[in-house]
Amino acid sequence: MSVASVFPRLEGKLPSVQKPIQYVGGELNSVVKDWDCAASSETGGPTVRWALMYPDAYEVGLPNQGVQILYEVLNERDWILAERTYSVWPDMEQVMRTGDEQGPIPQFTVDGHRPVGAFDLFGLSFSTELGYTNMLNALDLAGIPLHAADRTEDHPVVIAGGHAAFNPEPIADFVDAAVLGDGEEVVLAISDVVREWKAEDRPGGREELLRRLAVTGNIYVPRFYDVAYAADGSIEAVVPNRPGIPFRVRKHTLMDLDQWPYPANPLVPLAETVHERFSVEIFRGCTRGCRFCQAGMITRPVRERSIETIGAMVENGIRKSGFEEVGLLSLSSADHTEIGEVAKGLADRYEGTNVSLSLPSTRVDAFNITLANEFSRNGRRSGLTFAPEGGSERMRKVINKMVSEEDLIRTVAAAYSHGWRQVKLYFMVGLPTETDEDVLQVAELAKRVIATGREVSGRNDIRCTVSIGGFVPKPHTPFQWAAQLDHEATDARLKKLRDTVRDDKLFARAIGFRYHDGKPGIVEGLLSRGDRRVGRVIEEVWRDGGRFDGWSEHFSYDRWMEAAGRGLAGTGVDVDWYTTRERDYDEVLPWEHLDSGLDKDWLWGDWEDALAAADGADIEIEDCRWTPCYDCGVCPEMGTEIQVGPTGQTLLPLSVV
Ligand code: B12
Ligand code: SF4
Repeated sequence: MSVASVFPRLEGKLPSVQKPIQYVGGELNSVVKDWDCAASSETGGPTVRWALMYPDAYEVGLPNQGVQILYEVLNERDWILAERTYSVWPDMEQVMRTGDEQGPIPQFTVDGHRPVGAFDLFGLSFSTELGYTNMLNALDLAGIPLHAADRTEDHPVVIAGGHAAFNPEPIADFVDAAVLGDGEEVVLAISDVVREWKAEDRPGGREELLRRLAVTGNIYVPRFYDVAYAADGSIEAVVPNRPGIPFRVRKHTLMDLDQWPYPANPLVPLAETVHERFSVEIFRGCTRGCRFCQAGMITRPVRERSIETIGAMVENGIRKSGFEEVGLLSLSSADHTEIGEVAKGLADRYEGTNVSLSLPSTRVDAFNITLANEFSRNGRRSGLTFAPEGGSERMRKVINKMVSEEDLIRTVAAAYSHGWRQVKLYFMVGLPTETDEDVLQVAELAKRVIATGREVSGRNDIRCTVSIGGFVPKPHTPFQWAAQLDHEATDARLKKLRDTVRDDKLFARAIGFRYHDGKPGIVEGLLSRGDRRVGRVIEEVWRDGGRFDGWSEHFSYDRWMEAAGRGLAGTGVDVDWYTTRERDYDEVLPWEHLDSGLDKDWLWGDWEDALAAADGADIEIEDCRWTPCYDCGVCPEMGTEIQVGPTGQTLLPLSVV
């Protein structure tokens, strides 16, 4: 059997759409296999086919590491075929819906231009909840029923992964399954289950396949769980509705990153993308314990890649892709135990070549000038970015981001005196217990940064950009119980801060101010902590034309609020109930049956510590990499452990570069 490429139908229409190159495929290191690749393989048996999607435009989706890794891991098996698809722009959507004499042109993969609906599995990667409407659009374009309940054996199994999948309840009606955590091993395990089921001639149909996936304990199949609501609108219980289905679904953790050095064949984009560099994840997880940070909480424990593997991945990636920039990726890259050796080793190795290095995600307290010098040896001294997140010392204690003002000033003084001219500072507004005064401290901090820079460098062209975003409470964090600040109050605080900066003639021109208004944060809040009832809102928004909600030019707050009015009618709950309401300990949270390993009592205790810190208590949770375990629950629950160096290895120069 084969499936026809839609490219011949598409080709003549490409000149009429924006950036047609994004739909063409054929990137360096991309793969197109035979539709029946297993038939000609050593393994034989049925072929298992995955369509992988990053539900955003090609320019954002192509560089996504998660999709690139899974694409490669899957395609390494000779009996699996994996292709990629991205969200099409509205002009292309129009062209596809209008179609030709054969009818509409379906959502297609960019590799083989095969219809997504023909694959066995449709895996979507959600790093943000704002991609949900794009998923619905892709399903609809693909001809796959929006609701999982309406799908038959002829439709792919729709699976969500990525960080937002840690609370997939708002999309529970639309996905067949969700995977929490690292995907490398799970996608192979899923493929095994599908292969066996196909080899047995699909016994029990779709339902049986989903059951086989669900009983593994690592794959969440929402239809096998019933949600009961109490009279006040809260959740009473979430329970499995058939035998053998686990009460809780566990996240998956990949141990030994050195065994999984992907991407090994990085995709080189054809069109301009948000990142054009080769990124190597130098470690996964973060145990710093910032209370707002979902990524840090759900990816525990820390697992480092060894300096040797990092060196080999960088060398291989550059050779295979031709990229000239290498990013060392993680949630807090300067925290790698051997970052100094990594930086020096790479800087020595690539000295005099056109390869430059970058270190995103640096903490103020982990930064040092030697490191920064190594990273800028081959490149420009672009700006340095730090994220104190809270403007006042009090707020930083509440969020457990223990960076003192003195730390920050010392760090920027070192940077400005060594030739840097630009520093970017990230903050959040709307954190629990925050007042106007806390936010106005951001202005004071920025002014001190500029004054220090002028003093140590003796120059006047010092700049500092303050970037400030609204805080959104996230599941599986100590702030999952917190009330979100409403958008009016968020905007009022931001305005006060902006006016304070602008009114100071001595500093106004040296401080750049970037912020987003509070409205998108409320929608993100609704989707982040929503339950199954929110699914109707997402569907209403999509039906009303909502797409690309992560893009300010496409996002419409009014559309979301009107849809919420319709979608939540009769439920007794509304947008405020999901966002600006504080929860208490006894409330069953929509994601409580999804196990990230974090112990509920530990999270609650940490939330209470945050509130005590707001009142002046001196409580600091230190990093368990360097202090004894403080029992967050993850390691014993998941059977994992912290894996950090030092390995004592060094990165020797390569003989041939
Ligand atoms: C690079 C990056 C970006 C880049 C590139 C994005 C891209 N195209 O990949 C840019 C700058 C564009 C970006 C933008 C944004 N980002 Co960003 N980004 C990152 C960063 C630093 C690395 C992501 C990464 O590559 N991780 C490594 C890969 C391998 O992990 P992964 O994608 O999670 O994939 C693994 C698993 O999740 C799983 N998996 C993933 N997909 C699937 C699918 C299936 C089917 C299965 C089974 C498994 C599976 O398997 C993978 C391998 O184990 C992370 C921080 C971090 N270190 O994680 C933040 C991060 C992901 N970003 C974040 C945010 C908030 C954003 C923005 C919304 C910011 C904004 N306000 O605009 C936008 C959203 C853009 C968009 N529309 O998607 C947050 C996510 C918050 C959350 N949900 O908790 C993070 C965690 C940063 C943070 N600490 O807050 N980002
Ligand atoms: S269980 Fe202990 S060692 Fe493991 S991440 Fe939690 S605090 Fe750290």
